[in-house]
Amino acid sequence: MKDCIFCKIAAGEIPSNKVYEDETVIAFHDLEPQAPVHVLVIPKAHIASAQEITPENSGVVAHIFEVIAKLSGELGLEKGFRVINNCGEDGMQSVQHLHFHLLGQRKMGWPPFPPEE
Ligand code: DGP
Repeated sequence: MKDCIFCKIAAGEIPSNKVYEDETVIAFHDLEPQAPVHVLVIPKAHIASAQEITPENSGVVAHIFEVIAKLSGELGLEKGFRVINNCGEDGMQSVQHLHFHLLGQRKMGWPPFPPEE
């Protein structure tokens, strides 16, 4: 999709620090890492958000989780990791192309939001 930064990364039009690529999925290091390992795993095809996942396009989501399992071994995440999808305005999604954050090599906090004031 025109003007989508992750479509441009998927097409190789914008450089990225790639850790994995196949026909339908690409994974690359996040520009603003929140953990020693912070990789984004995305479908190459444009899906705007998790709200746009349908029976027709959900196969790539299953594949993304297979890629995440494989990458977890390669990136030293044997002790565990967190996968995050931010969706929409309340979910604080800033790039409107479906992506899963794979974070690891640090202990995560829970719950992931500040307590109510
Ligand atoms: P989200 O807030 O869930 O939409 O996360 C978007 C992430 O994408 C954010 O952590 C920063 C990252 N990001 C934005 N633009 C680029 C880029 O051009 N290259 C890379 N590698 N990461 C980017």
